Amino acid sequence: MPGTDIILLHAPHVYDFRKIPQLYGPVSDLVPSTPVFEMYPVGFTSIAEYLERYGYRVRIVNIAWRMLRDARFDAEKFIARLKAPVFGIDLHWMVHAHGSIEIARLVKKHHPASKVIIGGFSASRFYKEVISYPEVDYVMRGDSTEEPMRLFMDNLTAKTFQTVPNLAWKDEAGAVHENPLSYVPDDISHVMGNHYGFMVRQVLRYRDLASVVPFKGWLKYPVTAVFTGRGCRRNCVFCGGSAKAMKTTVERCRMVFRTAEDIFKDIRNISQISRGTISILGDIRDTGDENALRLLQYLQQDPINNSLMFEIYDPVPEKLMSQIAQAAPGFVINMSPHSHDFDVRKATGINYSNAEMENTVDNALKLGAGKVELFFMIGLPEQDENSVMDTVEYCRHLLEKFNGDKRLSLYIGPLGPFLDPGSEAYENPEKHGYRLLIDTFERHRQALTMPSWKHTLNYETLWLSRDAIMDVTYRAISRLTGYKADYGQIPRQMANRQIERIKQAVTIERRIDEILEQGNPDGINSLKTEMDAVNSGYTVEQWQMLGRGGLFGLKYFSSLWSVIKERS
Ligand code: B12
Ligand code: SF4
Repeated sequence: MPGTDIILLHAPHVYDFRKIPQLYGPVSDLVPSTPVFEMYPVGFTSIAEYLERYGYRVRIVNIAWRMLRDARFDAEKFIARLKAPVFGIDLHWMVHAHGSIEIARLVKKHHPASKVIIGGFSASRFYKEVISYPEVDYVMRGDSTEEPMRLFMDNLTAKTFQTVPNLAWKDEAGAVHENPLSYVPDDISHVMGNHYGFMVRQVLRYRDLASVVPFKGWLKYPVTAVFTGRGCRRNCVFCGGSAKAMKTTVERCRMVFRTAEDIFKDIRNISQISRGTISILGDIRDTGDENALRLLQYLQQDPINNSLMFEIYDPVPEKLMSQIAQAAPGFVINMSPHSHDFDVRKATGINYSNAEMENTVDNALKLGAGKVELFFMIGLPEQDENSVMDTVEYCRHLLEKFNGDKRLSLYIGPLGPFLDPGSEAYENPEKHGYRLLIDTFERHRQALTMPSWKHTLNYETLWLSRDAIMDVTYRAISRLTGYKADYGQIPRQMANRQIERIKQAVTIERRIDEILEQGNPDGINSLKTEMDAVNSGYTVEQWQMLGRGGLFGLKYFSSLWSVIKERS
């Protein structure tokens, strides 16, 4: 088999998380990943598929997932056995600040002649610091790096990098050069050809399904994502992907959207290999009303079996909701009001009222939605402890109003562990009532190895100290869990287990503080077994988010397997 030209590696949040004693907390409760953040960026597949179109052989290896699924998996030995002239590592999410650099270190240790290139939003925001690590040779900036990566690969042998846009690079003498971030395309029709077909080829070529699994639970609940554009029109103050943040981090001044035809083609391609839910990332209305309606028409004319998840950033009028319902029976709606309190919501950058939101929920449920998910957050501007607990009471009101409808899933979790670098609140903290506790990239790296998520938080607000964020988060999740059981949404036993686990977490948090106050950080090791027990519990949020997945998983597995057999 010809050699691999580039291997894309995804690191766990901390290397080696299996050895470091840490109480993870609910930092990943609102996403499908575990607190190890094992999900790799969708961009990995679009880079890989694009490079393969130009004749390069690319392999994706999810080191984080492999470490998570098998306690005996030796990541260092595995990396030592890989062979490629260049290794790409994502540093997209800041939560990988530790793991990504440590994985780069292992690559350099075992493959000193190979090159390491790092990319993603966090790498773009902190590129000057990231390139200064001896184990990093190049940093690729930008939110659309498929074409720059092709140019990088084309120039790798000759090392003529001067013309590769967005690249920060070290020459043979170790001097750093910064090419301008000039590639920010207004047209992205060249990407996402058939990256799902590429994933099937990966499994076949390397006989290795484990390395491409995106997150724990995916084989049971194989949700896949289709994106509608790059950038965002909105400006939620805490978000590193907002319009303002995209300008700061990746110099994107205008959003770029995909056509209904391209989005639909992606959905069709996925439906041929997967029966799992397809998540349409970004509000389809942002791509233009006419484009959104065209997409719905395609779906109605040529229906697919998968359930479709629509992210909506604003309330949806009844007419549009019924068009969604006709186009995608059993559709899922995902909405993030952040808080029930209009003043808090407004301070984060969102303007709709609870009445408008409830109307949207009502219409979606009446029109046959398979699920409606609402996400609330802790750590927002103007939000104090009472406001957080009032949000939980508001959730109870919703459960009452909708008779505990099991299709309505309500979530609350902390903004954490980091306030997104590049976000308005991170770049101008005082203006929005935030206090940054950690500034440099290296300090974020170190914070990730702290014994509890409370100590990792990189901010506090005028209304909530770091201790208060932790305290009210545990209280809010406990109370909401109880309400979910009261309204019959989840089994009582499951709720009790979660509430008990939170009590244990609070006890451990206190002991961590005592040990640290005594100036005896080594004492933290004695808590590892208890921490691991609390960390490993299955949460109500995962159950609600990924639940009912078993059936999807079986179907998916058989369909993926038949595709693989057919093509091998
Ligand atoms: C969709 C999305 C998700 C999806 C994940 C989809 C996925 N697997 O990529 C979900 C909902 C699961 C998610 C989770 C999280 N997310 Co998110 N997410 C987004 C969102 C809305 C869109 C991203 C997207 O679709 N991009 C399009 C795809 C095709 O491109 P891409 O993956 O970004 O890759 C391109 C470039 O970034 C770059 N690139 C990326 N990696 C690499 C690696 C190399 C080597 C190179 C060369 C280039 C490169 O090139 C790629 C191709 O052009 C953005 C906000 C936004 N407006 O962009 C936030 C965003 C990226 N997420 C963010 C955060 C904080 C998170 C979480 C940490 C939240 C949490 N605490 O749980 C988790 C992390 C999950 C994990 N890793 O396990 C922040 C990141 C800020 C930061 N600097 O850390 C953002 C900016 C905003 C936000 N708050 O939501 N997220
Ligand atoms: S949180 Fe707000 S700014 Fe960020 S991607 Fe979502 S809608 Fe856009």
